Amino acid sequence: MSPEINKQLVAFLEEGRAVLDDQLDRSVPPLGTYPPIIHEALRYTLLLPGKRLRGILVLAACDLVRGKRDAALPFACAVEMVHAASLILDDLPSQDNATLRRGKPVLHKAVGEANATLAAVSLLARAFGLIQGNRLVRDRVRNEAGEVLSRGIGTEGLIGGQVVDLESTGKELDLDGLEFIHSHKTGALFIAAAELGVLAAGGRSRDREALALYAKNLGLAFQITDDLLDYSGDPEVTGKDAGLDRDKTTFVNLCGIDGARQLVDDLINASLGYLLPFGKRSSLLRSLAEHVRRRDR
Ligand code: GRG
Repeated sequence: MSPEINKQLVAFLEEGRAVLDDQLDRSVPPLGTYPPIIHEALRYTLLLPGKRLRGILVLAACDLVRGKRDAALPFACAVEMVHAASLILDDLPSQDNATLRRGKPVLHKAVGEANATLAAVSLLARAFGLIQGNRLVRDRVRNEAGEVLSRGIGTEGLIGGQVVDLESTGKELDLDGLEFIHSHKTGALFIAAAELGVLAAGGRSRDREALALYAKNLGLAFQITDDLLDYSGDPEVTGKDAGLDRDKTTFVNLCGIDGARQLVDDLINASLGYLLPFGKRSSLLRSLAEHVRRRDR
């Protein structure tokens, strides 16, 4: 990546994060709203510093097809709310039993399991509220956006991947099984994000399909880099537990470090291929893919 493109990407990521942080903060009731415990819980994981990559993907996909940023922002916040809900549920003792998330104790340690679960459900409800409340897009777009997000979350998306993941704990998996889990647990929300960006822009279905495939490959590559970071990463830097996947098949323990890195390269190269029809306009999404290839947090 040239220094100039890298500078543009860093600026885009920083700006996207700031816009999303601000808009997410306004999209949930302020602290102290009655009943205070659930509003504290609702804000906790959502507003801790995250990379906001999925929300940024919504904005970048919208930009690519010359959409208006304002129309994409509610969809981007909805995706980040779904992501936060998935982190809260994933961290529960009955699921990954994590202790650390976004550099802080997991939500259920702060407010108890019942309130953490209720906060996740309310984030999901709010996400669909944001989609339905987006008056800057046509009715048809709102309806399709709701369907896209619901598919991304449901049993053919995040939940499907999580169920297979939980069932596979302690068992050996082959590459196909592992890819199923992560293309659903992680890839599905990346795909939904890219589709929502194109939808917000009123883009063509052929653009939506190309960007969904870009996001599918990017999402899986992101998960493999997550495994690589889990293996060698520092919790001080990643903000989450290292080594939680010890009893699970991961891309690193199945393919080795070099094999996992090769998979990342193949997936990133495939994702770049889907951007070719967009020519120069796709330079930001191309550099985003390169950023995922090299990420260290
Ligand atoms: C009902 C929404 C819902 C989900 C139920 C719990 C569950 C099913 C799925 C788990 C999905 C999950 C947590 C996948 C892991 C994806 C992943 C790589 C998370 C880390 O993402 P980052 O690094 O985190 O982007 P930040 O904190 O930066 O946002």
